[in-house]
Amino acid sequence: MINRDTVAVAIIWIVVTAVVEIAFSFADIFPAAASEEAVIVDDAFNFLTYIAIPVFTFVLVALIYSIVRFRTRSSAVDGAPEDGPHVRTNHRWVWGWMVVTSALVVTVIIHPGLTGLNEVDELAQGDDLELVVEVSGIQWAWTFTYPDQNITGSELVLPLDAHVRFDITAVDVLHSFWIPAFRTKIDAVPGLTTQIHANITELGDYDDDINFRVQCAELCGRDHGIMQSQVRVVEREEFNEWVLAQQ
Ligand SMILES: [Cu+2]
Repeated sequence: MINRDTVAVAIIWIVVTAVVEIAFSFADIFPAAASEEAVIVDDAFNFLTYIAIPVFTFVLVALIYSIVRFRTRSSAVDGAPEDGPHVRTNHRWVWGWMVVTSALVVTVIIHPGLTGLNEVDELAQGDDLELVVEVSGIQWAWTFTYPDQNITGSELVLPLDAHVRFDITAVDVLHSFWIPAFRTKIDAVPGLTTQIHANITELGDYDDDINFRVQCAELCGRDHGIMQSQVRVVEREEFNEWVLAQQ
């Protein structure tokens, strides 16, 4: 059953997979990760990419090998090439493949999602909450209210190393609150308050890195794409000064 072509495909597959896995391990594909939540999300993404690469390379190698190795050599002048032998369904393979892949999906692929969500949840429930920011989305802008500091404006300034909770709602239609540098995102729904947390770990601002912005992530009309606000993560001292200056 194992012929030369199968062995050749297997060897090429292993080599190509190793090359792509190594290349991916060196590739810097993520934007700045500025919160503990972001690291959890990136870890899950990394893990899933590592196990997806062999699948991708297998399809690619088997396809290209077949195209090159089994292409017909007769030209149109010699007459139309004949069909190859009819391939019948191998029920044992089909069922085996379904059982194996289903088991892998359930036990492996779902794992980082479940455990990661749990970790993000634990971070949210930590008793170190320091700052609450109320966020309101309207076509096509965000408004930020700091209830404890008595500040309302269109600028989102956050202190470094703080656990922040965002209480999010919308005035008119569905929007979605997303800060790419923090990764997590949640819908902004009229008449409802949704919550999302960030445990901030890195300084940054929009002028240096566009991932420090609030971006609407739910199609909400004409200017949805530019429904964004600049985010600035500053040292605690600078944050306190900013609060005083706003009041
Ligand atoms: Cu939008």
